[in-house]
Amino acid sequence: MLRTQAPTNPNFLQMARTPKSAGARKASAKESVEPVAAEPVAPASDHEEFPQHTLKLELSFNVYPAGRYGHEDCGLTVDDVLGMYRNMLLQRRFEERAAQMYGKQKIAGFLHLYIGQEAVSTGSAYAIRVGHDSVITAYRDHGIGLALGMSANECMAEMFGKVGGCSKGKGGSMHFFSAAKRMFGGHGIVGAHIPVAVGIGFAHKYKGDGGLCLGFYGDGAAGQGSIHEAMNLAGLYDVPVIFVLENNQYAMGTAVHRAFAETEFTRHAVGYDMPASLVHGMDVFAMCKAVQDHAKLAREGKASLLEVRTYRYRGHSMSDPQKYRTKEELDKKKDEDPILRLKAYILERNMASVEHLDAMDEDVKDEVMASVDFSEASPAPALDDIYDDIYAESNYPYLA
Ligand SMILES: Cc1ncc(C[n+]2csc(CCOP(=O)(O)OP(=O)(O)O)c2C)c(N)n1
Ligand SMILES: [Mg+2]
Repeated sequence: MLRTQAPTNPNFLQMARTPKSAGARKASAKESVEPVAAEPVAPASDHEEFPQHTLKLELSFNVYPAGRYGHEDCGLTVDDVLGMYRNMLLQRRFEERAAQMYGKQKIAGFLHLYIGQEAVSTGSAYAIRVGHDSVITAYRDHGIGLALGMSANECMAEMFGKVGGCSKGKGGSMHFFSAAKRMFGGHGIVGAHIPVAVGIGFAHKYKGDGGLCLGFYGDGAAGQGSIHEAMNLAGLYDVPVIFVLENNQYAMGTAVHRAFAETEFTRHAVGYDMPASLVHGMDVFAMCKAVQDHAKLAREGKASLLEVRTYRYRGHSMSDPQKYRTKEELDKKKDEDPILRLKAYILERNMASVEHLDAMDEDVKDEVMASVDFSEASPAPALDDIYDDIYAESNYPYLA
């Protein structure tokens, strides 16, 4: 039976195992066509590479706890820190307003809010080269779009289904997209976009442009076959991709421990020859540092996994009675709020005054309100444009 040992040193990044190089793989493929010897020669030991009793693997993962890292560890300036704060506030205020607009039926279809998870998106955006590196995520995509610098106008108008939206109003809440930010969506089928993340990462490698792809997915997606197939290819082909598993502890109403035999998701990486780290997702600097470190691995041609422990404050979508969790659990998590944490960090270090941060909040609220006005004023897509930007060609026989 295969046994594993508990991590001995939580700060040790790599899993302590012999890496299998691409060269070694090629050699073994070549060996397989060697002719069979007429007289088989007995090896020195029948069990030289095959243990008779127990095969022990020692696994170690790096951890990025809350409060360990500050902005200087991430190479960030005071302006960056204030920018991060504004960026997280924008996501929060944007979604609060979106929820209100949903109630007014200005937004139709599904609406999945990211509130509570803002440190994950902002920390990641400040760790990569936005516009050069690529990003892809699932349907809970507003925070990541805004973190990458997509405008409140194009994001709100998309949810209103208007032509001023980032997908010209034809995608809606779940399908944010931006070529300029290399944000590849916004995907509704759980786990389906992660093979695309590996494809995008492979394209960076193929072109040799030094870019990488961040592929975000939820804990609920972590058991999807497509994700494991994609991870295997990424490990095999050394694709510059970071699998970012946002473990917000629920998939709709199902808690992780009710759905997974193995709830330590870092261990998923072991089967695919990848390093993995565990990150406290309510601390923007922990998140930023983790993505920076893993981006280095990616640029050296190593795929890797981040399990990010985070939490969503709102329901799965707008119609969720949330009977699967207690108010106490929710309140406890709100004590770890990523925006309040960063606010305390800024004030403790006199990076800005309370008045300055309050004014910033007002400014953000104005920006969001202006995006609502922009969306109201933007026209709906014309019926004649229904197939535009959907198909690569315009003459498919089945198009009306
Ligand atoms: C293949 C597939 N199965 C089921 C669904 C229905 N579904 C939508 S969201 C969701 C839960 C996913 O949870 P998770 O991956 O943890 O993401 P979170 O909502 O927590 O961000 C499910 C099962 C779907 N969209 N696609
Ligand atoms: Mg989840």
